[in-house]
Amino acid sequence: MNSSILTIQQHILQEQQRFPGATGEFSFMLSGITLAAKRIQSKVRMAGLVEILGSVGEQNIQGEVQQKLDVYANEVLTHSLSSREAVGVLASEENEHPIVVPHLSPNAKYAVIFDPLDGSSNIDVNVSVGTTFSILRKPDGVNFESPERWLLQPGRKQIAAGYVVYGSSTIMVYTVGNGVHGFTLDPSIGAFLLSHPNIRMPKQGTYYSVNEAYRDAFPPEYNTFIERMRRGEIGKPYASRYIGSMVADFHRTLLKGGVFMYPPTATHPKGKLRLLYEANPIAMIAEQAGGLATDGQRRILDVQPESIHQRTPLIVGSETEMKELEKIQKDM
Ligand code: AHM
Ligand code: MG
Repeated sequence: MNSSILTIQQHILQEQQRFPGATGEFSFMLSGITLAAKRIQSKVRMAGLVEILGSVGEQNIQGEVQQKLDVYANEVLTHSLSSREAVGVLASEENEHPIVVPHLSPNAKYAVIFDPLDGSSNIDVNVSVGTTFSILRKPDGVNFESPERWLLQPGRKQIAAGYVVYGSSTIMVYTVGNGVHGFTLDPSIGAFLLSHPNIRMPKQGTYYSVNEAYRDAFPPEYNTFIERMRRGEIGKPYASRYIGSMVADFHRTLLKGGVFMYPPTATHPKGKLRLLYEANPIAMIAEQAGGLATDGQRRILDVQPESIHQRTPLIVGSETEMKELEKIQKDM
């Protein structure tokens, strides 16, 4: 047996030992996310079979109404995290309002914000989708009557963040502010095993990732930036990659370098992605891995949110590309 095999639970416990006096509730809370991720991935793997299985009767015998996968993912995460006493407030892309966790545990000190199934329109065509999450500590003096105040904190206050990609394999990537680590699900034993310790984003990559169909509406600096990458003025001429699932596009950018962008467009003049549960966790992971993330003007992690579902432009990637964009902006 390989003695270096480490499960995500063991890794979380090791991380926790860095905090003297830690009670274990933080690791128990994170295990709520890993459990939910396993349940979501198993359902994602069944997508496409639902109709043929349903037609032979299983669904009717159970009396179950088939849910959309993003609704299912939302329920699984909400259920899993609600039973963790450390969690006081939950917020999700799928819910307009935050949920105050019903047990009202006086010890609850964390808020968890998530996008249960990002890129869900890709499900029907067998393309990768993902889950993102962000964890914030309850600010001093705030109670259950004002759940928004648990949530409306700048991203630099996140104490943990991560994502899961349901791709050719299922991988969970997380940080507690001490580097970035990736764990691949071994489906034969149902455990996430450390496969990508201490991920560092390359200083420069060879891909840019953006929906180029919207170029006419991008502010001009983004088109200059894309042109410079295409023409080989920053390094070798770049190639493009765009999946249309932020988590999958970012995961490639994290491992291979380069840049992922969702700038303002005609239909989404403030950007399409959501600050609290999409841009913030991705930005924390990027910075922890040596990359950078901005909204085109400011560091994402410094943006003071005003509402839970607020949108933001997102530009995230390797140091070289991000500095180049900054330079173009200064020169304009
Ligand atoms: P969703 O939360 O409705 O799934 O939308 C978010 C997704 C991101 O995963 C992806 O980066 C983006 O929308 C793609 O948008 P577009 O099709 O406009 O390029
Ligand atoms: Mg989303």
